[in-house]
Amino acid sequence: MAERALARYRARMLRSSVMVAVSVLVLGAGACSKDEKAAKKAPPAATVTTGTVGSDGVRKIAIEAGKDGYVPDTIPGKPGEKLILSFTRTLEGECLAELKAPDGKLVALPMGTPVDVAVTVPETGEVKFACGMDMYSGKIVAAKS
Ligand SMILES: [Cu+2]
Repeated sequence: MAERALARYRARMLRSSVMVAVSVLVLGAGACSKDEKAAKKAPPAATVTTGTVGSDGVRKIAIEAGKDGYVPDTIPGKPGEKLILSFTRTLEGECLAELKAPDGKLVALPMGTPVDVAVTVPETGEVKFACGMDMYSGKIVAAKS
């Protein structure tokens, strides 16, 4: 009788320690993949040469509006330089569906369709763009020469 109780107790202990081991493994794996994602996620910072220069001499920079907000979110340019920002939304939901362009105009961003927005780099400082609700934002920064 007592032996059976002891066996049951042991079985229960064993089960709970297995549970602990499993959750430690899960937590460990979670932390690991999170780190990997963070490392992979870190986008290369945009520079004054990021993007492609068209035949009209205007530099065009692709910006993803997705789960990490705007990537890249800081776009340096030469003071007075004309740019085309080509926004592509990759995330469902209202948040990024509307863009407040640097000139203050609201621009609709349909899923997966690039939308070009023209902007001129300010002589000094920066101009901002944001989602319609101001939760995500990015900026065009005048590079010092
Ligand atoms: Cu938003």
